Amino acid sequence: MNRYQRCDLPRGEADDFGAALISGLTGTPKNLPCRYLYDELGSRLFEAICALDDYYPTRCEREILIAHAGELARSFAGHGVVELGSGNSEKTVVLLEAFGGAVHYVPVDIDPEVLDRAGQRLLGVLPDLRVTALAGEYGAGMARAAEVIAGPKLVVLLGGNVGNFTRAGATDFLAGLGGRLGPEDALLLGADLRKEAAVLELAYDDPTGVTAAFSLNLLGRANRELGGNFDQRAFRHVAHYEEREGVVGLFLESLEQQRVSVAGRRFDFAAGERIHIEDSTKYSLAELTALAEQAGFELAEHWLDGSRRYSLNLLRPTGRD
Ligand code: AVI
Repeated sequence: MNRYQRCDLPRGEADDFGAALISGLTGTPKNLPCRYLYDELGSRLFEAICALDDYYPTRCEREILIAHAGELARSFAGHGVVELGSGNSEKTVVLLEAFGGAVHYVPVDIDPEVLDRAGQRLLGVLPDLRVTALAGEYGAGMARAAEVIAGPKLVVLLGGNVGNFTRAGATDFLAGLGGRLGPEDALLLGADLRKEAAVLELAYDDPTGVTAAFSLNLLGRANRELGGNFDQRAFRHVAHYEEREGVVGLFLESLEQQRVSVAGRRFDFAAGERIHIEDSTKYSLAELTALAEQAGFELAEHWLDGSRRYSLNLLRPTGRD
């Protein structure tokens, strides 16, 4: 039996970088959706971010997974594992190993190459694993995963990816996801926590410049794919933590007054004008409890790493509408 299969899910109209760029750069303030950060170079730069000392979420999440993988494997023996936004699946190995490797793993990611690389690596270390990779959006991925896995499922959303939704968007997303879960299913949710601005701003603007390169690659991608003439040196990466909101905002700031041609249009930038490219929302325990409740789940477990910077949460559907 072929242990690795990839299925490319149909993309909606929303997946049109040119249209998104024109709409975002004609908006006030200018903005670009963070999903376009992840072309091949962007995905590699994101992997490099995850290896940085200053970017603590990956390390903290791994620590919590190592501590609780055995417990999770016992509770969810016989479940298929669906991972939304699986990326390189590096941390998930810990969980899959604890399951004894004999599990049906369904990673969902928008980047097919990342899925293939991760899938092959996993099969190399877990000889009893079966992987059905789904290349597409979370929503389409969840719908297909429910068909691919006949029995109960543990859905995992790691890396603090839930933070890239607005708070309202996260509630809607989790409510939609909960609607696809049966009574034996559960959601393992990694969520970054509120903390001091200095720690967060270092995590999102590291001195080695990897995060800046990741952000600026969005302009490089527009040049490559949409015939743009962005000069990446004429923009700088900015990370700012809005404490009251609990949100790290990421921006590309124009260093000078300039006009850029891209996607057959021209866009003017004032000196200091910013393009909003991503939000990373941070949670308190009370906010996570409320998020779970509003989305039709109960927060069954809330685990922290030793530095109490990051959390892994087990959510069980309450079964109400
Ligand atoms: C993917 N996501 C959870 C990352 C985060 O921490 O919000 C994206 C990121 N952007 C810059 N650094 C990391």
